[in-house]
Amino acid sequence: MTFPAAFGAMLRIWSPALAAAATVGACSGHSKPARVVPSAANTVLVDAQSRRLGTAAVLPSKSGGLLVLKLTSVPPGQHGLHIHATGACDPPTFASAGPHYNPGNRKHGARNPQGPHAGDLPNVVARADSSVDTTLAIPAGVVSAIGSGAGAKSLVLHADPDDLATDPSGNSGARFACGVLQR
Ligand SMILES: [Cu+2]
Ligand SMILES: [Zn+2]
Repeated sequence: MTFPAAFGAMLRIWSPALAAAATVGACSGHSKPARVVPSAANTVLVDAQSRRLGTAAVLPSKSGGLLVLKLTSVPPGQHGLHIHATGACDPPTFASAGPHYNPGNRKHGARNPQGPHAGDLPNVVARADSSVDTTLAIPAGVVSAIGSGAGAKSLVLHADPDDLATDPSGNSGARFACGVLQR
């Protein structure tokens, strides 16, 4: 038998075995769940008068996720930003968005010893021209918590800065804009 023929025979023998091994690995109910890369969630944020202010997108990243926020018509300065527990943005108060997403039953704020809520995010800054264009890192647990239907969340931008310490929402004032996050 020549070498090429032998090599071909080996391939014919090995290939089904490799295919079977791959099939077992992919279909076994006992293997760990695959690391699923979450799909991006997108939303349009509206203000109390239902005017569209811009968009937010959640993108997967190596360390969790990124929240890309692009808005206009936001009063210049700092504004609290949170992921709220309920995927409902009913103007004008957006009370329908519920409290901050808080599966760990913590208190509000990164500077609170009993905090933060999982949905707490850093303040964002609107420029002098009332635009917001920023990208924030968000934890993997928050990205994976964004579901569909009852699993949807809301992204809420507040009228005032978040002091990152005062329960339940950092004295961040009225809910200025809201967008439903779902996938
Ligand atoms: Cu909020
Ligand atoms: Zn909070």
